[in-house]
Amino acid sequence: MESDCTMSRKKFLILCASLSLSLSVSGCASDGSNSTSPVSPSSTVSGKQTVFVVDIWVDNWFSLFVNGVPIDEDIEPITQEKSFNAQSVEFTATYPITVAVITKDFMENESGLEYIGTDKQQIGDGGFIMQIREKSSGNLVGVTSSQWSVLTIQRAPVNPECVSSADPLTDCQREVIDEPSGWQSSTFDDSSWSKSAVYSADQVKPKFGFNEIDWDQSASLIWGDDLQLDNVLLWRTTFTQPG
Ligand SMILES: [Ca+2]
Ligand SMILES: [Ca+2]
Repeated sequence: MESDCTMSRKKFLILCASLSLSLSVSGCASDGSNSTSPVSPSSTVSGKQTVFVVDIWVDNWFSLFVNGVPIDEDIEPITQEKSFNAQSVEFTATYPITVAVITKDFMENESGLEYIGTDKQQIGDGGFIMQIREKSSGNLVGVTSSQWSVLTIQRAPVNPECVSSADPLTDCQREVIDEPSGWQSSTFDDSSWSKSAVYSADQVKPKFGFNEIDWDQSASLIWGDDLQLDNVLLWRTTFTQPG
């Protein structure tokens, strides 16, 4: 019966289509242990699209945007003191690439302290390192450095002597500002922001995932002016195609 033959052929084609799709998807995710599917910018900018690989490690949490498009977010939630992990993810974009990141140091509440009520009650510290390569050529495109622009939008405690308070939320003071509208976009004016501060590995003591990445020696650990008191920071920089 012709219908059976047609049906079999249809099933075969559907199976092939499904197989092709699944191979394509799994292939996209196989390059990094924590990678998610690549995100294609919806930008209308004409130009050659390039596939990039970004490695990122933050004490404690990040969300990454490229040319205004959300690319990746830390898989470890910011609701825990020990959320240290490196992530590697692919994305597709067109040069120049404007990288915008929000990083957060863990704090148990707006006091800026952690381990509140225990004998480890303290002011925690942060740290951030990133590198971006072109996937096909392996060329290094950019790294975290003293040239990144940074805006701290939560700083606490601004009176660090409150660290031993029995009621930190009342006794610890903080400075908080809203995220500027559109700060992730390529066209945002960050000329009023500060430049990042570079810290040594001895100061940041990077751990859990940091050593799984082969960091280029030019990639620096950065944060705001104060490794402990700056808790929520916005970052921006732009990279052009390596010459
Ligand atoms: Ca921390
Ligand atoms: Ca802190």
